[in-house]
Amino acid sequence: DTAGKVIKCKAAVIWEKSAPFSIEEIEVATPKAHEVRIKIIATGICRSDDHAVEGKLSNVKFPIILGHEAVGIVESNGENVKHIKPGDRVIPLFVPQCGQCMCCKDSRSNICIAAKLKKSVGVMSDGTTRFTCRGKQIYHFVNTSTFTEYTVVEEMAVTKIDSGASLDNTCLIGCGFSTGYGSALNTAKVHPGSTCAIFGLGGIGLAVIMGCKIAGAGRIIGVDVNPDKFNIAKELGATECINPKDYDKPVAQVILEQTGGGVDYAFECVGHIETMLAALNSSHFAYGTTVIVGVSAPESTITFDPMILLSGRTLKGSVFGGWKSKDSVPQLVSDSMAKKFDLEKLVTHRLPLDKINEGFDLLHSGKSIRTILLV
Ligand code: PAD
Ligand code: ZN
Ligand code: ZN
Repeated sequence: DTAGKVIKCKAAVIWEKSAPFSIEEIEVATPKAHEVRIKIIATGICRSDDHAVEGKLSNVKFPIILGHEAVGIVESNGENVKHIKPGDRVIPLFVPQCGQCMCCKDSRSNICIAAKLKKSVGVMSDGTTRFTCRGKQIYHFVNTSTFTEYTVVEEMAVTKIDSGASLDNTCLIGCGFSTGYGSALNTAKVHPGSTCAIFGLGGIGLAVIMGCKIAGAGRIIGVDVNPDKFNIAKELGATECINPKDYDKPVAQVILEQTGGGVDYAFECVGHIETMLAALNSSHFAYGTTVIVGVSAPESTITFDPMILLSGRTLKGSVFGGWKSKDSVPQLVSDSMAKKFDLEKLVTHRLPLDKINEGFDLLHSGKSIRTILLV
């Protein structure tokens, strides 16, 4: 029985910006009040983790344990944890839901103020961390830190899921799947018969396609500079795919021509300013909506002629697909168990946690969609 004791276990630590993952023995402290200690079973590799390694996310502190897309089992609780008990299957929530703040109380937003998204400082509410390694304090990542055998999160940043849920690809509901799927359903509110364009066909963009398809979109145009992504995009519902490299003119112009004036919904799932502008410019001048899902580098700015919006276009964005996390994740897990969508379609590789650097190599080379690390 490990409850009440410090746990020594294996974790993948990033010691400094751009360094590879280092498999280390770490100490995981006991959870304090309102905190939950979780045994991680499976955790996916998302491009946001890579952004963090490269210092492209604001205020990530090193050394750090990254990872935010996971499924696990509660090992023990701190005091005053109300809705979760040891043995529960859970998904950690990088966007928590405190239930008390002005955003949690407003149906229009899922960005709990406790998420501290702009200044994710890598510590728990009391200002300390629960991880140490070689005598050093190791920082947490976006309320989760899942590239480890054990982690500690706040109760508002974890939700109980069905006790029969798989302890494998269910991890994708913790980020990639839900982010893309919700961007189509909640943020864009794709309507039946509409035309959609998805820029970037990684885990996020492909999950957007799954959402567009379920919403009944008539045309779903996948855009990627890597044509290896086109087969899976079509399998998931893309009606056509465009490689911008195949044309001499800007991809937005190609889409305007092929759609007779622009798409109803454009989604940016890359994280580059150029693709954000391309998405905006490929949306219909009167009623097109563009959703930014990709995370851009800190301090980057976007410039466009305001007339682009004056005619009626909408530009918006969302984090975690607009889902109120604690409320929605258990339902998404149930929907997955009921085969409403197939998470396995997004999984290309499985590796043990020890091989995490191989998993990131696969991401960099464009060979993987999602790699699941089995912890
Ligand atoms: P990924 O690297 O698996 O996929 C990105 C895709 O974009 C790849 O297939 C690339 O080939 C493609 N691509 C690159 N350049 C271009 C280009 N110029 N034109 C078209 N396609 C291009 O990443 P992912 O799917 O894991 O994540 C995508 C982005 O979404 C990334 O910026 C990530 O940080 C962000 C994200 N946002 C949220 C959120 O809540 N908003 C959550 C998770 C991830
Ligand atoms: Zn993610
Ligand atoms: Zn809140």
